Amino acid sequence: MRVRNLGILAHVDAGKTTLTERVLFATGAVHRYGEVHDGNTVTDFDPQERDRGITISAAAVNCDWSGHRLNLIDTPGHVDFADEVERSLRVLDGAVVVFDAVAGVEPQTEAVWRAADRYQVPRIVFVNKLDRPGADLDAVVADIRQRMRVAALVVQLPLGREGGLTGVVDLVRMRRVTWIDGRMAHEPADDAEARKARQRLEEQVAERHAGALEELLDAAVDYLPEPDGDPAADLAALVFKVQVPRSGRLTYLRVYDGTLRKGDVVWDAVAQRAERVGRILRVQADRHTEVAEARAGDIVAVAGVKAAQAGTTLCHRARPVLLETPRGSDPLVCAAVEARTRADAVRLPVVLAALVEQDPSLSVRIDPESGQTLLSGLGELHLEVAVERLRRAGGLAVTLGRPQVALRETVTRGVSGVRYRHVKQDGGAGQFADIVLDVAPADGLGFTFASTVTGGRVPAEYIRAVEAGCREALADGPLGGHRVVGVHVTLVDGGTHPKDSSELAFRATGRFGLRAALGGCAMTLLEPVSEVTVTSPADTLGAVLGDLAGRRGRITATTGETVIAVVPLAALFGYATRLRSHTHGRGSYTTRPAGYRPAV
Ligand SMILES: Nc1nc2c(ncn2[C@@H]2O[C@H](COP(=O)(O)OP(=O)(O)OP(=O)(O)O)[C@@H](O)[C@H]2O)c(=O)[nH]1
Ligand SMILES: [Mg+2]
Repeated sequence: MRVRNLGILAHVDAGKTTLTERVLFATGAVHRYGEVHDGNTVTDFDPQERDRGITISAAAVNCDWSGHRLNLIDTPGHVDFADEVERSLRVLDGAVVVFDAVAGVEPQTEAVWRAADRYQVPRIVFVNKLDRPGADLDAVVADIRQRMRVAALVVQLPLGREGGLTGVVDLVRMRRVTWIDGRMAHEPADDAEARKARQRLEEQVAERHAGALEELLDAAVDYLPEPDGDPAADLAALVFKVQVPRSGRLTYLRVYDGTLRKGDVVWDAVAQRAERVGRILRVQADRHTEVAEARAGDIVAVAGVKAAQAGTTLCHRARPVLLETPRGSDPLVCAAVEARTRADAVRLPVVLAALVEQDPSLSVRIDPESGQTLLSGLGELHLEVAVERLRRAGGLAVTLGRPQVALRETVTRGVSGVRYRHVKQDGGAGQFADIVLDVAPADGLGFTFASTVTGGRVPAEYIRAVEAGCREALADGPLGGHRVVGVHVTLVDGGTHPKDSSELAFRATGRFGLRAALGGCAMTLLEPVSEVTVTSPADTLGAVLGDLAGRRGRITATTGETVIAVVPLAALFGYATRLRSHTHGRGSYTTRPAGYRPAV
């Protein structure tokens, strides 16, 4: 059977889960459809998703449609779970991006659109909520063309307006498709509006692919691509998600090449260890059916794999490959997690480790000064959901402290010619490394490294070891142990010892050397800022603007009832409650990360 691997992407509340549920119903995969607000949809099966009415984890489902198996991934829309979308995008061949016909292009939809650009995932647009008052298809299409800079083509028109919506006109096959009392019917479309829209579509296609009109329209029934890959080739499978329910660890993977069979022994290319594949499961949200094998192009979960982490490649030991891993975000907020009883305090690290494994955008560290356990993540909601999981799934009585932003440190004035020698020669195998570093501010917030050492005084493998050591030193900066960003290091000189030099010695020297050099630099603290888009009725807009200014917000745009501002994340904790009271419950807002600003 041919396969399509598709993601459903959009801003929070656009209707992704509802659309997924309707697709499952329309294809006969379920016999009744659920509603998000009733807490009975297939993909929002997690108890917290049902309580909160939002999607938290990406859920995989599958169904059959005209000779194809559709593997669908319903993704979360809230910005705190953006990494979950990113990991899903990595294994998809196509996406359906859902737009709210009233709201148009919303911030997180724009963000996932950019992410889909990065992973080169082709997409079709589904304009949802056309039944709502104020729905405007033309405005949404214009908004998409302008904001996304793409030539969106309208291939279907809605039939009827708002409450009287009965179906669509398919402009490719020129037919009316109606659903009345849950039954689908087709009839030819030959009204003036449909003919005009069809003509416009033909013109737009001809403009872009002169002469290719017929060809394109024939292929248009098949907008999104089929996965490629060879089931007879060596295995290459990417792990994109790990779940650890009570029933045992499940490893979600996409097979790119080869065929995976029950009982196979595979090689984890990142951890460099063998794993045995137990059962192979086709996933329907929280239910599974066992299959004998997974072939190139398939998305499945496997049981029995013990330690493979999201992002690793499973392959053949003798012919290892490493697939590109999805990129993750840096944590933006952290809070202390405390167990109420001594017994729970003992279990906490174990349960936390399992949680981090399932959600790699969480991280845990112990504050060296207070001894507290600090949980870091992408936002307040992200941490709240994580702690609720510790309570519900882990059975722990835990409290979450006040959230704080994760600060960064950056170099504002560098140093040059800092020499660091690491010498340990007290009999036996010694250690010797000698380096000289220049440190300077970098463009942007990354880490860059260069070597200007001449005459082979430091061999290439030792230079790489120095770079690795420098990376380790970035984990805690001199101002307060925060991650150091925006730094350029140059190795300008160095020396070796004929017997006692090693990669290990140069790595340690890189670490200590950069730490010492950063101590001599002028450093500054950075705090994360967010772009906030607030919608408020006109009569409360003044209060909203005043409040944003009080939060150190910088207004970047106001249009009608919408305000866009860049605000320090630290000043946004508790904003939801404040906005509700300022706007008497009629305002709403969304945020997205907008980099860092010097902290004041
Ligand atoms: N009127 C109307 N409401 C809709 C439509 N589609 C979804 N909704 C409602 O919109 C709300 C949000 O829908 P969801 O399906 O949860 O949206 P989502 O995109 O999955 O949201 P997240 O997963 O939290 O990002 C629910 O109350 C739905 O019932 C639609 O076509 N028309
Ligand atoms: Mg959802």
